[in-house]
Amino acid sequence: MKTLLPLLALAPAMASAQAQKPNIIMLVADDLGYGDLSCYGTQLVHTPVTDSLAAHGLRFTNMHACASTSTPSRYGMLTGEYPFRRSGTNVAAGNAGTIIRPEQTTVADLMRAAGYATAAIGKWHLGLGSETGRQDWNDTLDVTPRDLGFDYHYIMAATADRVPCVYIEQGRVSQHDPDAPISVSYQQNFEGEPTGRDNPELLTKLRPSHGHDQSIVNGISRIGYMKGGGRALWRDEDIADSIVAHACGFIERHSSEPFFMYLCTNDVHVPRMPHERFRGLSEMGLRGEAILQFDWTVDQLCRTLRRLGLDEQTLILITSDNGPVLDDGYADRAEELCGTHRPWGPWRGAKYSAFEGGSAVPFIAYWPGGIGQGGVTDALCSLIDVPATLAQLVGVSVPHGAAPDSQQHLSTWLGRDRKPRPWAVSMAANRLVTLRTQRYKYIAPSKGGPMITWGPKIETGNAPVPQLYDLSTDVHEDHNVAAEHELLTKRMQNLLQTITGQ
Ligand code: NG6
Ligand code: CA
Repeated sequence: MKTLLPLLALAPAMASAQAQKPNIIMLVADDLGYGDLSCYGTQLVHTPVTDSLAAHGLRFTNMHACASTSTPSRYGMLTGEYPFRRSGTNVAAGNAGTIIRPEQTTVADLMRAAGYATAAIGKWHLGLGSETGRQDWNDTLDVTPRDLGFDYHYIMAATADRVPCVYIEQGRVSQHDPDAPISVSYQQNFEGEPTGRDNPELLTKLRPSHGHDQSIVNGISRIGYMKGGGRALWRDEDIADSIVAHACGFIERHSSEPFFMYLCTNDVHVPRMPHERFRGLSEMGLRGEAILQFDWTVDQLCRTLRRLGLDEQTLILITSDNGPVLDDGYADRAEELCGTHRPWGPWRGAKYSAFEGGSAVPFIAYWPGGIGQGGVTDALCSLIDVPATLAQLVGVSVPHGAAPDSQQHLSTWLGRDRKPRPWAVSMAANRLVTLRTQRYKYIAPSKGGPMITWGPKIETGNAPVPQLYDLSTDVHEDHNVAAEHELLTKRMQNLLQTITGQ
């Protein structure tokens, strides 16, 4: 049974909070790097709408995702429990069973307890149904975001590069086509179905650079095998439009009550195939155009809020699930067209890495009614604090034992002070856990080579010796000072062991 939120705990803060309770939109981009927005300094791609929210809100220069890949990052952000505490939190297949258990308290449960209407829209990637590989995609799924506190969902099961390539709305495949029943397997192909490996002539839109050579949908081969789908199959070019339409629809339906929307774009994850209207608009090709499409998404939301008179009373948080990557498995020329643009900003490493580029993410908080304008904060922050901080904002207490790693840092998140989190931990793709303080970064000794092995040209951050970096003088983690600071290294090692319990 789900922990019942003690109703009495809601009462005291209620009267005052009610008047100023903002709507909350948590907009989470996919693989958008710290350096990918023009408000974070790049001149090579322009994101004017997102920039204007930063200019009228608060921009964070030291926010950390819980992990450098999607599933564990999102797990931490929604549950307030570090992903390394649970097995099964690695990058999930499209037919993974639910990873967050219904009895866990999520940020959506907390918002619902505060009287908010709640929604999850867009990329999900946290599993569906009670058992991996046993979902009947032609029927109602037995465990969905509805069991995790979300009243409404319109989601992609995993990522755009993983089957099934359909949306799930309220537990069922949206626009399900009874003439094309859906089967999904991550083990074997279905007889007679083409794959990217065997039928490259059918790859009319993108070819894989590594992996991604199984079922073909919309002229693009994917990870995993699927059959059927018919009219329910998505067209990649329309994914942003579909997500925006459903997000704006949800806002309209709930414009007269407080709402919480966990809104996850597919941009800028692979396969990058933005709508035709963005083509040719960026010198960086498809990856640049996907960033422009992300900014368009922000624009559509803002316009809808303004039209409904909700702008003042809506808190918009914009962030990303993990660091950026160029070639992540499709020959979309991201690497060669990148030029001098640095998607990871000043940091070392990128998606998958234990270096800062894996987990340092953009974060913008915009709320005309509650945040002063134009601030920048370098306070160390972590997305693990989403549940506790938003609970504090809406005036509910987190039940005992729920969101165990989440701390509330509301005053920092609203720019009322610059108090940093005492430390932040993140998990790299190989489950290596790292520890940051405002000034230092500690990476425990680890086995494994210095580079990712399967395709992307990214440093893992692995080393056989302890690593300590002084970010105050060495943002790029170039100089390992562990030998010079033995005591501090030991202290950080002990703290990390205490946090992880290992
Ligand atoms: C990797 C995929 C990559 C991406 C990633 C998950 C291959 C070769 N690479 O395994 O393309 O899908 O998983 O990305 O399959 S994430 O942002 O959702 O974590
Ligand atoms: Ca991601």
